[in-house]
Amino acid sequence: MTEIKVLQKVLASNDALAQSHRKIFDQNNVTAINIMSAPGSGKTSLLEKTIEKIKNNKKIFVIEGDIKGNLDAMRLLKKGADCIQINTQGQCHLDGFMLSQALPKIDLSKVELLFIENVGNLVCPAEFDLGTHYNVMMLSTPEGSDKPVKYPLMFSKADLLLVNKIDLLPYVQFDFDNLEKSLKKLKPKLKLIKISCKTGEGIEEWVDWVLGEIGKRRNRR
Ligand SMILES: Nc1nc2c(ncn2[C@@H]2O[C@H](COP(=O)(O)OP(=O)(O)OP(=O)(O)O)[C@@H](O)[C@H]2O)c(=O)[nH]1
Ligand SMILES: [Mg+2]
Repeated sequence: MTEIKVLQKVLASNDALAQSHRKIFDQNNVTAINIMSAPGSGKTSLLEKTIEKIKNNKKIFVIEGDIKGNLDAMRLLKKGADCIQINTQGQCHLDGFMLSQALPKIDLSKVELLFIENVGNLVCPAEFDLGTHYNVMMLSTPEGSDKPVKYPLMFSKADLLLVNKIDLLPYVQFDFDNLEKSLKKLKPKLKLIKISCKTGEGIEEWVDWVLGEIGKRRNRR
């Protein structure tokens, strides 16, 4: 069917751009992390906390993806991060073409750690490789623990799963056993960190993971 061929072509050209972006990141010794989740899970809150913790040790840059507006970019600029906002003008995900317009505006030789906050959506962002070294997926407790069964692609593409808003556990129904059972079927080795961007619980472990992965990549070069 024609529609399927079109989608295949779009994804193939996106993959080619992703490869070339990965090369650019590698040439500049940049570790790039794509953060994906449903709207409102806490991606920007996580970046605010992360910037607070490591902006004095690591040169961080953030690409913010939103359908419209620059609210998230403004929040991160306030925290002292270098940041640019991509507006997708209705598209529910970032893609390689959008990144190819943003990357020339960044002096990557001055960046060690590039975070990309994808558009809040549990479906399409997982289909479009951005050439990042890691995909970090965030699930927040009010969303429920059944999401890996319902949105498997996003979870299967993740290198790390952050379960955010654990401060809300007394008030929402979230079953960690159920989550772990479905992850075992889908991606048994997926690392999971429980965090709260409100209380700060688990943020240290997340930051250690980020710094650890930067170290591993440096040692491989
Ligand atoms: N209770 C609680 N609230 C949180 C936590 N993390 C974030 N929030 C709140 O959740 C709401 C959404 O947080 P954001 O960081 O804007 O979420 P986001 O994923 O960046 O949202 P989009 O960019 O719109 O997809 C805000 O009101 C935050 O204050 C948390 O750990 N606990
Ligand atoms: Mg956000």
